[in-house]
Amino acid sequence: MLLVIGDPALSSWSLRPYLILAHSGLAFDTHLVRLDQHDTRANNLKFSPTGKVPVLVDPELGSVWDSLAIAEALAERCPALWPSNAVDRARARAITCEMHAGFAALRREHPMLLDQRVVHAERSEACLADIQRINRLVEDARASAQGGPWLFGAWSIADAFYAPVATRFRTHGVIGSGLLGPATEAWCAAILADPALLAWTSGAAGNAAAGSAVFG
Ligand SMILES: N[C@@H](CCC(=O)N[C@@H](CS)C(=O)NCC(=O)O)C(=O)O
Repeated sequence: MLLVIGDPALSSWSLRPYLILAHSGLAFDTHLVRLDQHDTRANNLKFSPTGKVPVLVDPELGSVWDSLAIAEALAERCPALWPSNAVDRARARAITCEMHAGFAALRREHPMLLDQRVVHAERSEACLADIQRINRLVEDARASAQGGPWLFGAWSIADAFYAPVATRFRTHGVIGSGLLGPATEAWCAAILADPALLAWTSGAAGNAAAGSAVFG
């Protein structure tokens, strides 16, 4: 399997399936397409009709584009990527879709810039509302989670979808600002210490051999 990704420092949509693959135990390689270049779209179109990354290129399935479609394709092979309990599974899917479709103000004002730290004098009401909503959904998930530090105890696709948020919270000074409750602060710390995220952060994902070398 080949995961086609954008620049690790910028491409939050690529980070999600990378983490899912890393946690799945499946062997995979990565192929980097640089974003914001004159030939980015042409290079992406070699793999996906949308001209966007991430794309999973699979011997059986062909090209699968869009992070959520890739997540579901991988979950068919590794059902443990979603919570085993039906109630938690439904909640995990709901908040994953909420992330995939929402939080426009947070994305706009607090972009993923993995290697940077930004000081904010103020945030818009819409951005604060997004932060409050994410804090609430993490606190709710963690309130009944058992058996691990992740949203639903065991690691799941929902953690991958919110992982870029933890990095945005670090980059933009939300962590430690008092805007997050203790369970959300603890979940962010767990995400930011995840070896798969650290491998991505160190740029390992940009190396074509990194996926199989680190996790295969
Ligand atoms: N909904 C898509 C979003 C994909 C997306 O916006 N990818 C960006 C990089 S993070 C991209 O390929 N941009 C290149 C371009 O628009 O030229 C997903 O979930 O995969």
